[in-house]
Amino acid sequence: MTTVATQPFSGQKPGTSGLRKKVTVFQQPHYLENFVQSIFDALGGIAGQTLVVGGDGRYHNREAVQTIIKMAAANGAAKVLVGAGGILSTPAASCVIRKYGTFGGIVLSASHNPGGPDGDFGIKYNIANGGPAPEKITEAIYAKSQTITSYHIAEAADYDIDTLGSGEIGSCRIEVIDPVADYAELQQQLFDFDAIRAWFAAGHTLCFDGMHAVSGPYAHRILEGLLGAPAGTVINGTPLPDFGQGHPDPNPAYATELVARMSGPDAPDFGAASDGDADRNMVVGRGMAGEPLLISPSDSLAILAANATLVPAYRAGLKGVARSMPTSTAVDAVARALGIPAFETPTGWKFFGNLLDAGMATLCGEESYGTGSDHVREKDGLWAVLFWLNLLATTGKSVAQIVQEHWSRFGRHYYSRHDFEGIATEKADALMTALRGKLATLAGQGSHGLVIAEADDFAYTDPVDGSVSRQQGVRIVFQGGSRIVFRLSGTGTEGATLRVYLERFVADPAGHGEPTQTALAPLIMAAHELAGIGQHTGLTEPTVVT
Ligand code: G16
Repeated sequence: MTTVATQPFSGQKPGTSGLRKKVTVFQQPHYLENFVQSIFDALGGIAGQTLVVGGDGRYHNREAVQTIIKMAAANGAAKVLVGAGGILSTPAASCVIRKYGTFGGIVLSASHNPGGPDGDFGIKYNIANGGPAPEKITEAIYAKSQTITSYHIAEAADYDIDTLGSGEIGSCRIEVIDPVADYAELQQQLFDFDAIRAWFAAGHTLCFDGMHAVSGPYAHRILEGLLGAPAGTVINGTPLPDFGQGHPDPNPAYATELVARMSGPDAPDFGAASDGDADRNMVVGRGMAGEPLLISPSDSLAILAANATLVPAYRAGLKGVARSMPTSTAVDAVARALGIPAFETPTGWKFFGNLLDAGMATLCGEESYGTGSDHVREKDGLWAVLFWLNLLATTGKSVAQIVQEHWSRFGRHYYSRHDFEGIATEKADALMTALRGKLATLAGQGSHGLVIAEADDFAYTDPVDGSVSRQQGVRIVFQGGSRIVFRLSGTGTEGATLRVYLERFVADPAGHGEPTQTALAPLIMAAHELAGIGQHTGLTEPTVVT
């Protein structure tokens, strides 16, 4: 065990979900070590504790796992549970932390960001409830990283993380665990696997795109193994360090192979994709005239909430639902009908943790292709796919029928997010400052046939611990309920990304058939005008539309 002198790196500030930087930044000597020691120090030390370690398998994952287990040993941890091969999907890490009651865990992932030597890497700490550390802990980690002078590490050979079983580094026990087993067992407790098995046996079909990321081994074992889906149901199911040079973000812009397979007359009944660390999901049905039916994440959350009692785990009903502020209000309409509370939180899964722990919410979701429940404390991609499969199997309906019936009952919330990426940080900040500066004067103003009812900068007071988070996004609400939300992404690694979230509610089923971007056209024009996107950024069109 040795102590190494070091100096702080500026900028080790966790964003929306942990510290995300270029691989080359993490490869600098002491960079990862400083951050890991800062985690341990912010927690008051880890002597005698058990930690979970694993990641999404991206480039630099294996090296980082070795560093962390040697540092855990040198910091006096009693035990480290590490996923074989250094692999643990984000929801599986949450599951393992909860199941074995560990002190917490370190999850290595930059989620949906591209990987490889020139790609991104990331690290975050999850607390004993299995969820991402709340802001008070991430701020303490950052503070420690800015004053750090040394770290502790074992001078040991690399540990064999590919063989299941246990051994030691010094007096620290290292246990290499099957990364899929605990997670698969939990899913079997939640869903009606017999009904889903019968659905596949009857010839129904699914295409699950693992995007060469970490969901592959989980999807192969659960869908093709336990549920009997035919081999080939899972595509791109082998995790690769650079995700096959793809962008492992399950949305229509990047999951192009899935969208192509879901087009045309021979499309499978159901399609889904998951991201780098398997916590996100995109779900797709077979649409009309060969067009895939892309289900917006906000709609998916609302549909799961409305039908939750068809799933064994939620048969007794939901305690409440929660969504991030920019997520559409479709789930709020369901909550009203069910007579349960709907919570609106800032962007970031960490904000759902207290609500789930307190039993105030059962289902949570975000527009950024994330859905989950109180079974773990992370969003869970494969869980959402199994939930949909359970609904398809139990109702005997098609995806399109379920979606149409939902809209007929609750109305349709047209929704889209326009991203403007790669903006110089000072230009993006100037845009947001200017927008914030005029919020007080906006009510009553008209724009492209819409009249502004209210405008504010979202602030959130956590109903459980009273902590306050300010400046969480500018919202402009129009008469009739349409909304535009503006905020800057907290997960990028290059410049700034402006996210513009657009929502329009149409109650009458006669108006449910428009293409989304057409239905939102007046809001899109209003967004450009109100924020001066072109003047501030030079961009007249978004770089990504989801
Ligand atoms: C993370 C967070 C999500 C958030 C998403 C996008 O997801 O956990 O809560 O919605 O980032 O955040 P932003 O808009 O700030 O880029 P993931 O899947 O990247 O871990």
